Amino acid sequence: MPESETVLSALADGVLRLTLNRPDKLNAFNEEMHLALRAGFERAHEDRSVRAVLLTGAGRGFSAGQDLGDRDPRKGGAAPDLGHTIETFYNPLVRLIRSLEKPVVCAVNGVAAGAGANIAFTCDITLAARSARFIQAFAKIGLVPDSGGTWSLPRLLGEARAKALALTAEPLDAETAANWGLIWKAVDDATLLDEAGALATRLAAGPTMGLGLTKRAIQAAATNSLDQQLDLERDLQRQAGRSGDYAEGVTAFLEKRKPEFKGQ
Ligand code: LHQ
Repeated sequence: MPESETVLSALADGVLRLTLNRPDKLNAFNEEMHLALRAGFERAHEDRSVRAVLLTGAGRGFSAGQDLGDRDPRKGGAAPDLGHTIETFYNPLVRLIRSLEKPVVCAVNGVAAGAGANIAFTCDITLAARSARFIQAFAKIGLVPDSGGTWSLPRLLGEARAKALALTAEPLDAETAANWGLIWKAVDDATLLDEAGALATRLAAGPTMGLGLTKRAIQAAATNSLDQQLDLERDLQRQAGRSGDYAEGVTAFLEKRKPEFKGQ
């Protein structure tokens, strides 16, 4: 991973903790932070000792999305190609998170705006501090929700709420986001990191292959018919049934003890 202070990276108990770290800019994404975060998720893909990821932000914000200072229109010149930024940075990040067959927990410690919000919704289990707000800030600057927002918002919320959030850019508080099914839950600010950390640690000690295949199956349901999904479940169950963790899980149950999953 390239050395960068813009994303802090720490591995403990099978959990790779990635902390967005540009607190003065509410962890807005510049190129360096993009590359560092991508490197973190690439490591999560490759490193077998990583069995879960915890994504959070340093300071009072989770992420304010793209760093708007990077392309100051007052400097003149040709209009920037934002599609290139999306293609180069945001889309690969969303694909890396979705295709990682390990749980990704997100702890939204404060405001999540623009791409920052939609990256949080891309993660598998998202918790937020009660004081956190989610803002589809794109509408305020003439842009379109990205980082999968136009895909995840209507799926998670339905069109009415998705459109209202995206067209008005009104902030959504964490409690409402949880009640609407946009995130897993809102927790007290003081306990957010402890709760998210404990959850990630528990998942990291779980049957990693089975959890990864479960993630794959649930994501596939968005585009599969019931018949396709039933076939997929059969195939994935066949694969899970051959894992060491399945044998350990059943053995531990029969022996009335806690399983010791190895992630294989
Ligand atoms: C920031 C930012 C920021 C730089 C706060 N950039 N400095 C993809 C492709 C390519 C291009 C475009 O975009 C995208 C995807 C996107 O993400 S578009 C959406 C970009 N994000 C936004 O429009 C959100 C902009 N930020 C805000 O609206 C506010 O900062 C929020 C509502 C997030 C927080 O408000 P406050 O709590 O009042 O904090 P603040 O505004 O005072 O910000 C604190 C500092 O962070 C401040 O710097 P300063 O030096 O004055 O203390 C801000 O300038 C800086 N900051 N967001 N995106």
